[in-house]
Amino acid sequence: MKTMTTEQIVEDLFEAQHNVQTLPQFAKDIPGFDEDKAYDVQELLVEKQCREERTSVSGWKLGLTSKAKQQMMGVHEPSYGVLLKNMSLEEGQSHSIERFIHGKLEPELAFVFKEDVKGEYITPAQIIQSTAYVLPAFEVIDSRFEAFKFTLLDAVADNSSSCRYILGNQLLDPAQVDMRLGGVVFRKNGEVVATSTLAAVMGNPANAIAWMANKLAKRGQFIRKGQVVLSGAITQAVHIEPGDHFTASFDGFGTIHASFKTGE
Ligand code: OOG
Ligand code: MG
Repeated sequence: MKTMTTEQIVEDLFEAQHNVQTLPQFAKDIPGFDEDKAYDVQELLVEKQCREERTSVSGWKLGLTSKAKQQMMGVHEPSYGVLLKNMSLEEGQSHSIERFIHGKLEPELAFVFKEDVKGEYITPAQIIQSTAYVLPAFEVIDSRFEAFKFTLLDAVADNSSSCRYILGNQLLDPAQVDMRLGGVVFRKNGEVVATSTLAAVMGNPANAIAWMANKLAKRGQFIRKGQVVLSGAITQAVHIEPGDHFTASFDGFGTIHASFKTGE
């Protein structure tokens, strides 16, 4: 059994990220480390990143929202994390992988909010009503844990593997999108690596965001006007290698692109 303070865990995760190095997972070894403590670590880690990297919060992300990913990780609940302004990358550009430990890419539907969403009984319908527009996105996830292996609590502490996000530029009113049947085709270097529909995200991505809004309320937090929320991976995540070119085509939106390279 280990005795690690919250501050030490925050420091270790921050250093791992900055030195592009992995850590062993820790949650199982710390007696009494529970969900609240894991979100405490996440909150302090995000505050430290904002301070030291001179950035600020741009929104939120859902993790582990699909049954396939929950089964893969042996968990029954999603998680959430915080997005920062300096995690945002331009769509259609070639991005360096130098700062990623073992980055993976996943297609997601992003929501941008036109009003605050605050309260403990938020419904998916309220999420849709409060959304200015939805748009296709890619998330680069990167775990600070060895071999991308962790428990739900480790991942929560590690800001739900947040790393980068790329927003597309095709915006739609959420009422124009079939949140269950909208199809997605994910390609790597021209080959289809996964196909799915938006229903993979808890039946409807708005369900995932409603779950998060209610969870945030318990910690005195809420989704703010203007924030972006990534609703969770629609397919499995695919490992990124230099030279890779990815596309994701979303029913009714068109296709988003991202390429990756070595160097800066
Ligand atoms: C946790 C975060 C997963 C998603 O969309 O499911 C995630 C993980 O590393 O699996 O961002
Ligand atoms: Mg994700």
